[in-house]
Amino acid sequence: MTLSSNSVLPAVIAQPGYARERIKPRVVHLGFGAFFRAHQAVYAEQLANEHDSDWGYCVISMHNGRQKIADLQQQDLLFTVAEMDSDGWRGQVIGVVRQALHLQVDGLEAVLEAMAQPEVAIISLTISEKGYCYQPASGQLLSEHPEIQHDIAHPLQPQSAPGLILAALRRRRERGLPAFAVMSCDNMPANGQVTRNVINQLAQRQDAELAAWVAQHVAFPSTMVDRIVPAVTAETLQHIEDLLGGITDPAAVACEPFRQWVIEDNFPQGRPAWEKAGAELVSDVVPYEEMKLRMLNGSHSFLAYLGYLAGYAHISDCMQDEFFVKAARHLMLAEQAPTLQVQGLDLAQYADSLIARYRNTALKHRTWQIAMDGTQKLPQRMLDSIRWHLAQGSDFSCLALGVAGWMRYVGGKDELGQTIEISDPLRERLADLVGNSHEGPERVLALLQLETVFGRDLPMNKTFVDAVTRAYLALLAQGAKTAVSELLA
Ligand code: CS2
Repeated sequence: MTLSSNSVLPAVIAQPGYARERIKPRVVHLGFGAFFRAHQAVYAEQLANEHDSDWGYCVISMHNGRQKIADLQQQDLLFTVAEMDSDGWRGQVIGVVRQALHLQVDGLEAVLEAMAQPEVAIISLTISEKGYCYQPASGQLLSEHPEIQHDIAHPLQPQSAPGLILAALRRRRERGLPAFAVMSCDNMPANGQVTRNVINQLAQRQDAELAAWVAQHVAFPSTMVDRIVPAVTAETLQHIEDLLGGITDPAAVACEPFRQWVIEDNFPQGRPAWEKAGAELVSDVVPYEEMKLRMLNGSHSFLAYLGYLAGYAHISDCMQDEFFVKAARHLMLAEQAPTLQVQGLDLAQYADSLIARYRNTALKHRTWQIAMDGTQKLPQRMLDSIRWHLAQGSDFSCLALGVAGWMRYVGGKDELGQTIEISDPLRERLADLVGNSHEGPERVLALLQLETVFGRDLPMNKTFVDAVTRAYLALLAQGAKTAVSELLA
């Protein structure tokens, strides 16, 4: 039997303790992925359970995730979140989703209508970096992106997320309704600013009056989000079925116990009292975002590329190698921490807590998963810090090895000569650059031509090019495992 509002569940499973009819879809969320389910939805659930909140969700997926939306609709919009660590798994059923739509199944009209409801105050986003159609190196709209080109020509038939949000804003403006706030929950620095850039810049290309209205009325709060949520596998679902006493839930997700959310308090049309569920509401999120992106995500990407090459399938496998632990800690504290603006936080303690989270063997967080979309991730996770070191004249050998690890990874063959399945929006361009360059320093120079990743400055900086080339040659000569162990020797 599949989960439904009539399911009789084991007593240890927490369930909605409020009348679900009371909950309204005041937030429309784009991107019904694992991260949304395990993070934002859990905060709203706690507020509904403990603080009488009526803030619920309409969730929308645009391109992927058809089956997930169908599953959710089949099971009264309920799904399970399980927290897992060495003490076991703890499950909770989430009830704050009140409507679920898929753009390609339910159609654009239904989606825009949901976004144009008067009660909607917030559009929140987990669409991953590539969903913003921006240039990671500059934070500006990628106007040559095919979906953006399409949305400039056909504003009323949007294909991109920025285009969809603008079409909904257009409808609200025409109806004399207030705007909504647009809240990015993706791992980009100043993610509110990036969102503002792409939406404002697309609006200017579509309609000057709409652009002026958006500039005046739409708030783009930035957020820092944190919870490790590995991709759901058949094994995860089986485990959750056991936890639910034999009830299946294909929309379930499992994650680590830790969660954090820092939000810029800028919601002109109102917001849930997230602080009552443990979120931090602040006036400037950027220092927190930078800290998390560079220390957590930066070390994650380092471990993902080098760990994958060294034959480690999961982050927790990397943590069994003392040299990888040392390198990750060095990366965090010696090469990322000095670049940060955040004040009054104990970064050594933060680094220790990250290592402890990475050691969680229940997570099975694949290095391959984190290695995805490197062209969208490297700038904020590694390259910004490298620029800082170049300006200071300080050492960045660990970061250089991370960049070289990415280059070796996108070369497409692992150290045993097996094919690596590269998942990246620039996959074809990467394959061209790799295919048309010789292995060695020439490969490094070829990949550095990716201006949306490296900008114009880094490829021209001799110190940078030399450091990455040296690290790359070390990877070729010694392999990732030895290169990491010799890094700090
Ligand atoms: C990871 C993140 O896949 C990745 O790139 O680094 O998803 C990471 O697990 C989360 O940001 C943790 O909050």
